[in-house]
Amino acid sequence: MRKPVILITGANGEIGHGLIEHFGKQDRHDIVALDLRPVDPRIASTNLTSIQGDILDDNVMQRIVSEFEIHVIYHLAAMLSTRSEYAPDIAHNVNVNGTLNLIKLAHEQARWHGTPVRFLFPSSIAAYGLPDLATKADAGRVSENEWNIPSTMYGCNKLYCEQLGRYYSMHFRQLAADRTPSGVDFRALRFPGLISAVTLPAGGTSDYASEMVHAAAQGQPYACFVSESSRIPFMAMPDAIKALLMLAEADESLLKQRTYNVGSFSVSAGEIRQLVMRAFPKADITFAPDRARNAIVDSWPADVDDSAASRDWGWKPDYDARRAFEEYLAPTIADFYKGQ
Ligand code: AKB
Repeated sequence: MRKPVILITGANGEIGHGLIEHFGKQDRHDIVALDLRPVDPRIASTNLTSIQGDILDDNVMQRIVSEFEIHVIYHLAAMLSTRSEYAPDIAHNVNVNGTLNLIKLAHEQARWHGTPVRFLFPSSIAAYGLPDLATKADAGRVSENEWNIPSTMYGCNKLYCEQLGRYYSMHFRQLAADRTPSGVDFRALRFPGLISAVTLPAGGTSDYASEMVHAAAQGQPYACFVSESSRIPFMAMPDAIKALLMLAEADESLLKQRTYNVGSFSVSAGEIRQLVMRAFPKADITFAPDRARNAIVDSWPADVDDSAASRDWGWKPDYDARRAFEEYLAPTIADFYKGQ
């Protein structure tokens, strides 16, 4: 008999780290954690099986299918927006073909054990594209079906994978005489920029918020690569984990859509600096905008309308900007670097 498990890809990433830590403390589910690198020993637990491998490697996929009975997938593995611009072909392969591999695995698993597989997919505000700052200011809090014209390979990848997941969940084999549901219960969240106290992001364009607070906590100077006025929505990592778990546990009958915005607080880079300076008064933070990266951030919305998530499955963030910095980031990051 294969062991029933939850599969988490991208286990060593920012979201993966927080999600595995949650399941390790809860100890109610057996977890298979897949990543290109070994899972951080800080979050290893007795209910965790760590597999080092590539989501593009069929042999890895077949080994997982042979050993485990998968009922929920958190597919977190991705190449983020800045890194994807330097290697768009690789980004498409990882972000799209990798995701399709996992959706097909979910379909195969559902056929094996006869129950739907819940597939949680972290999309992004990168799926939006505002043409200029005046339009961005006028658009304000955008809803899911507005401005879906991304300007990055990563944003295109995320938007397409949302549609792939919705197809498998709602239209799979629609012309077949013996049409049966795919068994893939796809659910996507469009995350804002995420800030974690215990991991540093790599390759994202919203990374300046995390980089700024981590540099301050280490007493290192930081030159922010966007301008003081650059504004997008952000979220503390505990709220991102909360949103994923809430959507995963929501009854499918409540879901009126397959992709949801989730928001928390909208801040400019200058406001982030002020929040960081309150926690680390000696921080040396300057602004040295990178024109191209700043243009990507400027194309993302100033904020998102997450009323659909609130309406359908009761979403509500725990952290606003003040709480995120004063009660989560500052104390947790200070302890994190004391232990280094
Ligand atoms: C990135 O910056 O690429 C990500 C995102 C906003 O999805 N953090």
